[in-house]
Order: sequence, then C-alpha cells, then structure tokens
Amino acid sequence: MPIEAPVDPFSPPSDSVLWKRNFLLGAATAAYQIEGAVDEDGRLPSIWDTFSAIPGKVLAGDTGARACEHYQRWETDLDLLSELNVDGYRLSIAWGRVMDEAGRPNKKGIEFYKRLVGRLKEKGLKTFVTLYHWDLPQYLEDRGGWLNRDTVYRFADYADLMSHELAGQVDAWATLNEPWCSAYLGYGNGHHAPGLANGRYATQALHHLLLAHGTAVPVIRANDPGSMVGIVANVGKSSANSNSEADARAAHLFEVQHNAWILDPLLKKSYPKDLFELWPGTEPLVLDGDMEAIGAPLDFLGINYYFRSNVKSDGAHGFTEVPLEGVERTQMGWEVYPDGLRDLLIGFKETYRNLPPVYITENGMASDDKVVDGRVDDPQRISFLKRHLAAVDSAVKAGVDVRGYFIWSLMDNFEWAFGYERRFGIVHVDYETQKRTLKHSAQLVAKFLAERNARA
Ligand code: IFM
Repeated sequence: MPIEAPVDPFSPPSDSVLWKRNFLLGAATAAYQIEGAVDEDGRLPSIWDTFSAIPGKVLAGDTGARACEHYQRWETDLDLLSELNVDGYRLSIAWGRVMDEAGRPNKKGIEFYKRLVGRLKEKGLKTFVTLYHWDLPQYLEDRGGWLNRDTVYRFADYADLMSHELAGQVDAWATLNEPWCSAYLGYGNGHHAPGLANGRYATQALHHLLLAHGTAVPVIRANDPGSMVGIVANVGKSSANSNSEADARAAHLFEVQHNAWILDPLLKKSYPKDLFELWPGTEPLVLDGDMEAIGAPLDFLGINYYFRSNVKSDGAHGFTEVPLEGVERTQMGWEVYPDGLRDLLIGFKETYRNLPPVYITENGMASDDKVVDGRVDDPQRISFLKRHLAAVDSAVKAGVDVRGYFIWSLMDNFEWAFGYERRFGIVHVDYETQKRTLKHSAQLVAKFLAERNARA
C-alpha cells in the first residue's frame, strides 16, 4: 500500500492547537533504551540485562549494554533537543543506578540525573521524568519482582529518594510507563523481561504495579509539591472483523484488556468485570485500601498510542487477531491508524468523567532508515506524525483536554525484544560510530517549531 507523502508536512491549519505556545511538543526516550554504561558508577543489573543476555529473547542477540552511549554523550544529546526547538523532553531514571540493594542512595547515579535535569532547566525545557520504564533491579526480581507485594514498598522508597533529590527541577513525574507491558508482556506471555508466562501472574503483577503507583503518588507530591504527578498508559484501538455480535464483543474485550484493565482501577477504583470473563480465574489478591490507593487523583494522564488491531471472536471467551490486508503498516508491522487516537481520546472523556488533563507521552513509528549522502529520508514518519497530530487536534476540538505530545523517540534506540533493528527515532543513530544525524522528519519538526515560536 503506497503511503501518503504530503508536500508540506508540518504546516497545520491556522486554527490547530499545534500553533498554541502552551501546547507542549516534545520528544521522549527511556533509560535502558539509550544509556548503555550498564556497569558504570555502581549501576546494578536490571531484569533487561538478564533477559537480553538469554539467547533467543532479543532479535540478533542485542542488549542495552552500549545502546546510544547516552550516559557519556548526554550533553550533546540534549543539544539535539535545542536544535529541534522542542518545548520538552521525557526521560526515565534507571532505578538500579540510583539505589543499592539495601535501599541506600548511589551518589554517582543520582548526580548523573541531577546534571541532566539541571541542563534541561537551563535550556528552558519542560522535563517529564518517568520513574519506572521497565528496568526493575534484578535483585528485586530475585525476590519475586512484581509478584511480591514488597516491591510496591521498595518502589515507594525509590520514588521518595528521587523526588526528594530532584525536587524543584521536574515539571511532571510519571510513576510508571505502560504497566500493561510490564504485567502482560513480562509476566503474562513472557515476551519481555522477566519472561514469565502465566495469566494469573499478569493480573497480580499489574495489581502490584498500580499499587506501587498509588503508594508513590502522595510521597512524590509531598517531596515536590510544585510538579505534576501522573502515570503513562499504552492504549490500543480495535476493529471487529465482521458485523457479527460475537466479533463486536471480541473487539470490546480487546479494548477491555488493553485499556480498561489499566484505566478503570486508576479512574474508577475497580477492575473491569469483563476482564475476568476473558481470563477466568485470574482475579488478583486485593487487600483493603488497595483500590482507594490506586485511585489517587492524578494531575495528568500520559497516553501512548501506536496502532489498531483487527480482531474476531476465538469461539470461546476471547478474541484473536486477524491482520487486515491492504492497510499501511510500519516496520513493526503495526497498522497506521490515526483516527484510533482521536476516537480513543474522545471515548475516554465519555467513559471517565474525572479524566485528568492528557499528554500524549508517546507516538511515533519505526522505519528502516538509512543515511544516504548525509541525509535520512523518512517520508512515512513525516506523514505519520502529521496525521496523528491532526487526530490530536480533532480530539482537542471535540473537548478533550490534551496539553501536549511527545514524539517517540528522540533517537533510534534499543527497541526491547526487537533490538536495534527497528528505528523509532527522529534522529538517526549509527551504532558503530555513535554518530547522530537528524532525519528529514526532525528537520521539519525544527522548522515548524521555529515558525511557531516566531509567531508567538
Ligand atoms: O520503545 C517503546 C517504548 O519503550 C514504550 N512504548 C512503546 C515504544 C515502541 O515500541
């Protein structure tokens, strides 16, 4: 299917929210995907160091050991943000860099993040910090990881330490990135670290992840009252493979599993009943007070959106995916479906009366980008970003309080089970030389933002 290649890709209509100076446009990364330096300055191993070292778990045997060498190159990487003219940067902290097994602070690791957020402040950028983007310290996994309720309290200690150390320097704290992935891919089907595969584990791990979030929220607020506190959820759009009632139900269950499983406890203080129709007998152990803690009011909700899935009934309780033919797809094989983002946002506003202000904390796509004569042409990404930004604008016009959008990702990086083959960056990284090259999409983002800033 040919992709739409707009002539003037970053020229939104004059009434678009993108022209507004207070609508934040930024770029995002995560620690394990870019930092490398896994043995430096007292950093402890994470579940991703362990998992990626197991043959067959990550494409081509790639690991995050070197990644983008951001731990060494952070200053010039932050200069890329200035070149792009973006308003903000979303990063994550590696838990195992800043705290030892006994819960004692690791000064060197903490200093690294202090320098980072300090420089972002100097540059006048809004700083969004995620505490947990999947890299659980291995010593905690050895004690049961997210299946062990004690991890909740270890996370609260970690959140306490970092929100105290970085107080006044961070604009928005996200406790967790995509708890769905940590729980389902990590404990439910084993595609991600720690690689366990048991449905009952997935729901219990998710419960502990959300409880860790809810327990940390008041701690962060107390330490850093001037910042926002929230959480980041990945959400998925589904379509039914036919008009049958069974397929419509399958499409509904897909969104229950991907969206309501996470958002209902956060925003309604209960798990969706339909989830346990899909996964009978997997109810987690919930103690008195847990749901109240999980439902702590949020200053913002981060939404990560990538694609739509077409599903049909599996003939029993659930759904099965039936890839649509003839649709545009990315290097990941994911369908490009911008309307899904608009429809989900509008749907969330209707479902959750208490929906907090939303930031799109990730959206972007992978393509097999190459440097040719010093240039990287990525027309599909340009078109992708343009259409998804237009979808966000429509959601805003329909009344959804969306306040910003972060491109995933600032630069090519370690794409988890897919290693370095899948390139999500707007900046190309040559992993041999570590040379960074702005892709065409990055140049257009920079141009648009320069024009927006000049008008304001
Ligand atoms: O690279 C990931 C990121 O770490 C979490 N959200 C999805 C991205 C693309 O798969």
